[in-house]
Amino acid sequence: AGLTVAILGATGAVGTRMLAQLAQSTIPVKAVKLLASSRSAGKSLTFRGQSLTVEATTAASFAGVDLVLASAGSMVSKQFLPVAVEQGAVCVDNTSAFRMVPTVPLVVPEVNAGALREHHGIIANPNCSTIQMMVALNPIRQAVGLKQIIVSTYQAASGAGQSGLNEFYQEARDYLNGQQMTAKIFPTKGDQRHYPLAFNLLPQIDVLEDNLYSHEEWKMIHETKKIMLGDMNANDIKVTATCVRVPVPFSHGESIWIDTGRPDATVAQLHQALATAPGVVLQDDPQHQLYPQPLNATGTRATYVGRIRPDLENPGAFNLWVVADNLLKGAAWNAVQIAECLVAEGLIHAVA
Ligand code: A2P
Ligand code: 11C
Repeated sequence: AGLTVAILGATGAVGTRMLAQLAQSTIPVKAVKLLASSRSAGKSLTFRGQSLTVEATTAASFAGVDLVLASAGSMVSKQFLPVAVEQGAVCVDNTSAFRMVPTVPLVVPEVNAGALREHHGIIANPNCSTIQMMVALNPIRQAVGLKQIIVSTYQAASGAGQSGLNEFYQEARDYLNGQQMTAKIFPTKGDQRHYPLAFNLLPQIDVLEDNLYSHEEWKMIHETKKIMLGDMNANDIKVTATCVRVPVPFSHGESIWIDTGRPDATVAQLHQALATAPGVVLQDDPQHQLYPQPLNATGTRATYVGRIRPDLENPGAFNLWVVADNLLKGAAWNAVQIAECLVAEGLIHAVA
């Protein structure tokens, strides 16, 4: 017994971590297939001490596969996931390809695992910066309420994948060696101009749209509404976002202002809600200078919350600081956690 699991994009920044998270998960695994582009065919990666060979992805790759964990880009997901579903697989997709399809659940298990029951073969993993914000704010929403969110992000280089991370490290080396920095990826591959990230801040993640927001900012707004309210355009919670790429390799930070809508709400209530919340580690002790930091979050599955303080001018409003590993809770772990939920709920079965 057990599932045959394919990792689509197995050689990438997220894919390699999906493999590691799968190895540590409760999912009964019978076999693992590692899929990537033809460039990586023949490379080997290790799963539970066993060496596995990477294959080039074709439609035939999905025969006999029960579960697909995908993180090879939207185009690749659009091309192959419907084929995998047709052959009986359930797919957890880390790309933005299907997130806004109304019949596709967009899931952060701590918040809306119930949406998995409605799946039709594809489940979308939200954007990394959305996921950690949902883990931190949902307990507050449940305990006190949530009317409005204003978020500014401090996003790590690895959000742009392995090639983005490599470019950032090379720029840092060049800068410290007194050489010219070369930028080909940041702020985003899909735009015309490129700027160095090292020793810099870039207030653009993904493309800038006609409405003046970046696509990353758009995702944070509409994914939040779909996850918390079930509808990407609902307006029971107002959301606005500014997304900034910072010269940090791993783990996104977020400065979040919220209005709970409850003028009598207290920091103690927020602490109480977060102290027992699933997936949250409360790191909030100003006397001992304890607060979340990317270096400490990296390599862990948790979402860290601290610097919780009341907005002194607006009763019921608060500021907080949230950090999580963008490649783990923001991507690989959330995807594997969704798969664990599917298994636990009997929502996925072996094809053969
Ligand atoms: P490859 O390493 O062969 O290029 P990252 O997010 O770190 O950039 O990784 C992207 C992942 O998606 C890599 O595993 C990459 O494989 C994979 N990938 C890119 N293009 C394709 C494709 N056309 N088909 C399958 N996998 C792809
Ligand atoms: C970044 N958040 O940091 C992006 C990466 O929609 O899954 C993830 C993009 C996505 O660049």
